[in-house]
Amino acid sequence: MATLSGKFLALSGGVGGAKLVRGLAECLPPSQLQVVVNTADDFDYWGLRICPDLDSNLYALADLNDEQRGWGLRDESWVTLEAMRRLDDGQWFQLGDRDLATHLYRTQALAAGQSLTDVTRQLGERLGCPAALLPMTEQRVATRVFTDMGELAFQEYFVRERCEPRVEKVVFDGLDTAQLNPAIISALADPALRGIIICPSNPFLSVDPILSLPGCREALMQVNVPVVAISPIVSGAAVKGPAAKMMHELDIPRRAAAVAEYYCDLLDGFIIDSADAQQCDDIAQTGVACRAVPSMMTTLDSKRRLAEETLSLIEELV
Ligand code: FO1
Repeated sequence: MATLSGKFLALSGGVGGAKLVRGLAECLPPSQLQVVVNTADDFDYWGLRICPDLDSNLYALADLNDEQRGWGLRDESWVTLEAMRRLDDGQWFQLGDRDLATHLYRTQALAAGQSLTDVTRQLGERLGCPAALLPMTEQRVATRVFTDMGELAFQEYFVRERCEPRVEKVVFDGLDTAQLNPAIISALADPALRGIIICPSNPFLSVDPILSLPGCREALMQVNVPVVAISPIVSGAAVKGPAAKMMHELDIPRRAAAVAEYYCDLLDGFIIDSADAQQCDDIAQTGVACRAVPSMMTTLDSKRRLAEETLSLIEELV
């Protein structure tokens, strides 16, 4: 792919988003890629601040992630978890020994008064992350999922209950008073910005918290660069996670085109999988340029190729 000029800002959740972000980092030098990451999944466990989506992006970019499990570090050991289970067998969230170092470092630095943005930058420098990761906000936001089992904190729904309860509503506590990370406002105001990418993350759980931050949607709409999203739905199913199940529960049709419609006020371009190519006409009718390409990111090569398609659609739309 020809060398691209300008900077790109990606909006990402956890595992699915991190795969595309890894592909983007293969195509762009570190100075040209910044990633806004959802922090509404963050919570405290064992007294430590856990930021799952920041860490999924950090580990994927640093090539330290476990592809099979989808989250956490490769070559992980679980001695501490086993010892904790001997003390209390109610452990439902798995923290690996090496992963624990990240949470310890972050928790200590936050307690010492550092910002999450600074701590994330330090972790990125230490672990060899080839792009800037920007937490969506410095304030704490907590996803609460209202289900047929009652109200659940996000990780209770996602990990402890394995996304099985039927979702009725999702609420982001703290969002109204949270502020968009000033580093994101600067990135959006940068004249070198060339495109914005909404990664194939869960629209309701991962992208919504970012877009719903006060002023975020408006700021994205005001910037005069193409906004391109990639569908997390392929052939009516989510590549990973509960997105398709939630669409069904929230009465949204389980198709890629429904995701385009969900983001429509923001989008200039939308990428869907080749398997859904017949939906391109529907999407194009809403004024959004649609491209159908192989979008399954199972290898580094496929991540790079999807990133190249995304960047080339942006180039076309500039
Ligand atoms: N996901 C699981 O399904 N089970 C776990 O025990 C688990 C532990 C975990 C620890 C650290 C971390 O950074 C992520 C972890 N995840 C785990 C993934 C995480 O819950 C989700 O992928 C995200 O919150 C959704 O984006």
